[in-house]
Amino acid sequence: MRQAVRVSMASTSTRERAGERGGPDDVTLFGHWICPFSVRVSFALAQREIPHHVVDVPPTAARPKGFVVPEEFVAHSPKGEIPLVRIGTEYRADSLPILEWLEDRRSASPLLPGDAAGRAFVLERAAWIDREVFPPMIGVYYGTRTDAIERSSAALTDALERMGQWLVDGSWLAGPGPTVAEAVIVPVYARLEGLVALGFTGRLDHRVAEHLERCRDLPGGSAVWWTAAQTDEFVNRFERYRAIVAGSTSDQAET
Ligand SMILES: N[C@@H](CCC(=O)N[C@@H](CS)C(=O)NCC(=O)O)C(=O)O
Repeated sequence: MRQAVRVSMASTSTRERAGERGGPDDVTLFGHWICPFSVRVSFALAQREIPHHVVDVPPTAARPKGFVVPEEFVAHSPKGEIPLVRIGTEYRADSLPILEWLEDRRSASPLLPGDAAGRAFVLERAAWIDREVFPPMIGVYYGTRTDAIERSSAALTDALERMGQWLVDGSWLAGPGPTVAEAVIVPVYARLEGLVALGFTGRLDHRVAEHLERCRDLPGGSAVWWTAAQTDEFVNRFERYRAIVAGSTSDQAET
């Protein structure tokens, strides 16, 4: 996996120095590569070249035995969910609010337009992806019955096709260049091979397939794209999950 931009600590001598962990300008992401919501934030940080620290906090289901959840994360994450971001002494949870907050707090290479109407337009499209694409995507890998997986796969295909209509007139989802809408869809693209292995059978509209390639070539895309090993880990994890659910269901059926 390519690592997120990490601040070198070698030359810093005081906690107050800008960008140092715990300093006033420090940006720290508590997240994990397997979490699509965290990946949205990692994409934005890398795409915007915002130096940051990463504290790996795997989702509960993916935590290795004995993993100690950092106290700071427990204290500041309202729902115990990743991603959580700290800037200086302030914290934000929830990927969409985090993406907006990062725009307000850092001006370089914005992923939202400066005008209110343009901003609202991009955020509406980002929220649409969150609402229409994410539930069927999650339904594919958390699906345990063939019929449910097929339904999620069809719904995901349909949502991506509708999203593809936004690409009729341009290369990007919500403007002349990459925006927060790309940050929200990239984790879906980055795990697409894994989704196929777990039962996604849809064919991508050619516009969406080309958009996926464009996103992968962005600095943010290449920073978060999954390696073959990450795809395998994801697929194996959900195959094991399905086997466990199937085992407990057949036990119940026998008793
Ligand atoms: N709406 C949240 C969802 C975040 C979320 O569901 N995160 C998952 C991991 S992908 C999580 O932390 N779940 C709690 C847990 O694993 O204990 C967002 O957009 O950031």
